Amino acid sequence: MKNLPVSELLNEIADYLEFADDMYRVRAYRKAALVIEGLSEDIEQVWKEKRLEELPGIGEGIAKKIDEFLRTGKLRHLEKLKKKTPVDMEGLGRIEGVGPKTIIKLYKELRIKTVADLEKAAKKGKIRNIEGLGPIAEHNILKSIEFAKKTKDRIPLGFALSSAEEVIKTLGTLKEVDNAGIAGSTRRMKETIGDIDILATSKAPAKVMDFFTKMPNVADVLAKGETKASVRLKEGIQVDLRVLDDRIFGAALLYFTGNKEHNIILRRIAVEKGLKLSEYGLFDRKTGRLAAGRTEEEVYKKLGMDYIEPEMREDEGEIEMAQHHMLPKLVGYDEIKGDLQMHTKWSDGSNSIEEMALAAKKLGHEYICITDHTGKLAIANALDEKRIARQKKEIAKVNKKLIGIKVLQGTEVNIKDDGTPDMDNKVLKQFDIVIAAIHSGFKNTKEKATKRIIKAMENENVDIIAHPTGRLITKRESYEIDLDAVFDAAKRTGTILEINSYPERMDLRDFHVRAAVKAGVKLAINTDAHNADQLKFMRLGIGTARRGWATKKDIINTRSLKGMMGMVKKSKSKSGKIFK
Ligand code: DGT
Ligand code: CA
Ligand code: CA
Ligand code: ZN
Repeated sequence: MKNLPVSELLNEIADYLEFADDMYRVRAYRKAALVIEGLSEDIEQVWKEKRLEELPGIGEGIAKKIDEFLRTGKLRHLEKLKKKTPVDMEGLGRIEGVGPKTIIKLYKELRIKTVADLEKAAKKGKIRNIEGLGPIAEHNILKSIEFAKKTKDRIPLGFALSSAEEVIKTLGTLKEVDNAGIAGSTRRMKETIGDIDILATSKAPAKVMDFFTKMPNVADVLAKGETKASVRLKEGIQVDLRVLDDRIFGAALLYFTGNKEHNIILRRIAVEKGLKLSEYGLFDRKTGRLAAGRTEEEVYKKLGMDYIEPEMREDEGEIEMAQHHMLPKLVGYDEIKGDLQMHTKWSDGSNSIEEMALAAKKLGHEYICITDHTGKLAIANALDEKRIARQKKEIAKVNKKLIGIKVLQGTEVNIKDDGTPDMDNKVLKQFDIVIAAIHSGFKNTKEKATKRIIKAMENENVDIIAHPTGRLITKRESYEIDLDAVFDAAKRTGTILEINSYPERMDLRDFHVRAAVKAGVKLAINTDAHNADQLKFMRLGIGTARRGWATKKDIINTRSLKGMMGMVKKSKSKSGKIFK
């Protein structure tokens, strides 16, 4: 799916046009970007079938640009705009709170062209004097420059994983490739990826090298040897490929999956056993004979331990547990029975309730919960009481029509500044599931943010807290929050915390999940899908849950509908108190 890159491209053009003060075009490009982002079809399919101009908001000019981008991975128009613009829009735009309008002001008043200029000016206290910014904005700009430095060049797992799978699929079409698999941080399902590592087995490595470096999606070849090559894909991510022999595929997979610390300990254990472990296999030190190598299972076994799932290989105590046969049985990728957060056309999603239900059924779900925004969150087309009642009728109709999937009516309600939900309790009561979330006030103090969430959990109708820390990978750090206090309150009030699978969110994070599981908090893995295709994000959340050592019983939506609803409602009333 190229929908996101295409929509980002159009927004980028709009940013430059804004600098050029071409507001008519800015609006056109922004509108087109929004249409494509929300499109449930694959834009490449639409393009192949020459239907681009049939999409709302897409005329001949924009269609031509999309065509060039999908054909070549580049866009000359954008390159030209970049050359003409004196400032680094891309770099500056990555700083949170700095949009095109601010960039223009910064340039006009302080001649700021780069992030380095901005940092200098902020440190000198010059930003606070610009109209509309002030000292708090200046402080936040400095903080987000630090953050951007840290996350630069890492890509959210959701995007890297699709690219990696695309490469595997392409390699699979070459008959000389016997086996191919993903390694590295992508296989460990880490939330962001530096580069993609792929291993393949073949008797004809030279052919594989040629094929790999000439794949249609390759933008640059960075290195090419006899059995190793690195390329940069058109979407910007680097892929390393190594070709090796079938007999040592397991040992190589183990080595290149990592992480490095996990590998180092395994090597030490091998030495203690008179063995030697490397990417080429596990060998007997005395005889030099290969003791294991074809599969990872075989290597772990020879090292005297149980097989360790890739998501756990982070040197977090997993090796000792494997030696003592005490590893938890992680929640499986096929164990989720339903999805409890998604949006439809009723608020800011782009598919109907029925379309979401059909797509979920195809994925094997037994139930879904529609959680369109309610309350006063104006930006997201939130539902009022009247529309909630109408939606209930539509859900009933869909339930009557479809078999094999049950649709629940829920809501994602905003948590107000004072910690109360942005909707009357008498309305909230009518939903099957109420999800509450923070969408504002990201600069609250830790104390205030923590109190606010706990207050929301104490509401008798709030069942789940969505994306509890509010972070956006590469865009926004979490608001400060005392998670231990939140976990305590979750248990006390019987509130469930969400693992949000949306690629930019992935919230709770892996180490939060681990702490929540330890604390005995119940979790739900949801996609927060805004179109039917995004229901596939579920595996990203499952990966995060597995990285947090969560088991089936920790996750409420591994249960059947009745069991799941029982957990939601029973745990809420079991807290013994009804809060007002
Ligand atoms: P990334 O790409 O930054 O998201 O993280 P990884 O874990 O994919 O790291 P990468 O691509 O540098 O290397 C892939 C794996 O190869 C890594 O997890 C472990 C293994 N590896 C790489 N360099 C070394 C090394 O110097 N020593 C050892 N023991 N293993 C290494
Ligand atoms: Ca890597
Ligand atoms: Ca690598
Ligand atoms: Zn939300």
